Amino acid sequence: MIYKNPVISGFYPDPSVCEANGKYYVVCSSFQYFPGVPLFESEDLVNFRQIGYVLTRSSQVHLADVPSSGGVFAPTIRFYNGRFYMVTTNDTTHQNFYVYTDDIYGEWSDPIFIDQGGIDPSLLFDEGHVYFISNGADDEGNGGVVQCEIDIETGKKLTPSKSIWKGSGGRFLESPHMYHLDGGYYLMAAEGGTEYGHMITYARSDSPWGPFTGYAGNPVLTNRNKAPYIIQGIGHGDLVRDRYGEYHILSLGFRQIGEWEAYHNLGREVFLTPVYFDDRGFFTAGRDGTTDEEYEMKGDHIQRPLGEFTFENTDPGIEWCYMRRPEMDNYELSRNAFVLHGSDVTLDDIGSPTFIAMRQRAFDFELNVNVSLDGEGLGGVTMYLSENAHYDIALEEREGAKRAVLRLALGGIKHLQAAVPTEGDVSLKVIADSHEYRFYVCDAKGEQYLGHGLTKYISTEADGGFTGVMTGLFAEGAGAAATFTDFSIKY
Ligand code: 6LW
Repeated sequence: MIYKNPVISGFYPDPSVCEANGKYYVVCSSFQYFPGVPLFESEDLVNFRQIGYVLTRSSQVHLADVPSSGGVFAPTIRFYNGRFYMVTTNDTTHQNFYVYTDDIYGEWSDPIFIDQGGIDPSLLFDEGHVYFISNGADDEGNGGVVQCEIDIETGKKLTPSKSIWKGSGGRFLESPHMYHLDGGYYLMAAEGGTEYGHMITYARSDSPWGPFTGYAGNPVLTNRNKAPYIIQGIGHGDLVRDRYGEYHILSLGFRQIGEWEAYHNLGREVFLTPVYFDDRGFFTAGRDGTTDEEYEMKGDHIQRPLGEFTFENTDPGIEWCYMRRPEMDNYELSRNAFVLHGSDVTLDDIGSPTFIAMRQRAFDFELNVNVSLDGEGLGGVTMYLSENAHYDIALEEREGAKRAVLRLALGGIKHLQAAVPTEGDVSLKVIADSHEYRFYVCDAKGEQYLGHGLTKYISTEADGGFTGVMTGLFAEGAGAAATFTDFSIKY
């Protein structure tokens, strides 16, 4: 079959994958959003179904006051002896920790902290030992990929942390993952930074402690010299073997908009690239060390299109998420309506506004929702990248009068682009393509176009950070209750 990249579209960075009981499980980083660490299941590495999140209790992860793009960084998922482990970093508190579960559809444990710094932690279960690997500096201050052995019951270090590989010379050595395969120990990492220079490199050794010898053809995978080309930033990958015994790298990448001074608003997405081992135990990736839009793969499965997301066909605990430490009393969520109670916290604040969102999954979509409002405040739809970059269309009530507003918030500028009085029932509509979001309101008088916002300004290049645009519903104002019905986002 032919599959198309990205295999998971939208803001799902730093993918890690493990195989268990004939299925594949993928986790991604989630930063300030709660619950943390989206979790997907797949049978074919091409179709992924989100089954929930790993960090579902606020006691598992401190997010209350983390800045945008702080909080939960790259996770790794591993399966050993009937148990799943997810290890990650809270970059704001500078803590590495893991949680575990024996039931992938159930709750995960409380965190177990490991006394080794750096980011992008990983685990290797090997011959009775458990190795904990991250980037950073070892106990003697040597930088690189750093490793110690731990007691998996307690997280206690059993050995000092030791720097085991310094990479191939690129900056920002990150995302170490080690595998014990027939050819020995493979240490795969990312270098170059999670931007246009990103790349995947690897080294090999006969021992998990090294010495590691870098692959002569490093970087084994990068799109940094591929131009003009829409897929960029390929890096931070995990090696996986499919059910036919063939290997792939599941990595992050992003889709740039425009050829010169390109930008991306969907964040970093998940890409699958074939891997080929030679008879000396080295591997290459892609046709020429790059990731393409489309590959042939064994199997007769069909890649499902995204389709449409509604209240009826989604679950608030699965596809939707909140900001930081949400006040759950502000949400009344059912299969046919979301009622959001506003507070004094707004979308411009580093806090927990009343906000529930899904990732924007593709450049093109049409979003429709009916909204009604009780009390003074606002309720509407936001295209949200951060507190400094979001476009909101909303129904607002002030002094008993209702109006529809379009707000554009960019880099500290808060602009009211349109405000029109409304009559009767109100619905909001957003039509998006790679260039712009167009905002419409419909009431008893008919449909009105309120204006647009360019995707360029709520992109990583303009606003910075590690996240992508979220399509959210929100309410503001301590006395306001916004009721949303007939929600649909059609890709
Ligand atoms: C992540 C690091 C990276 O921890 O970006 O792509 C950081 N690479 O590996 C945040 O996603």
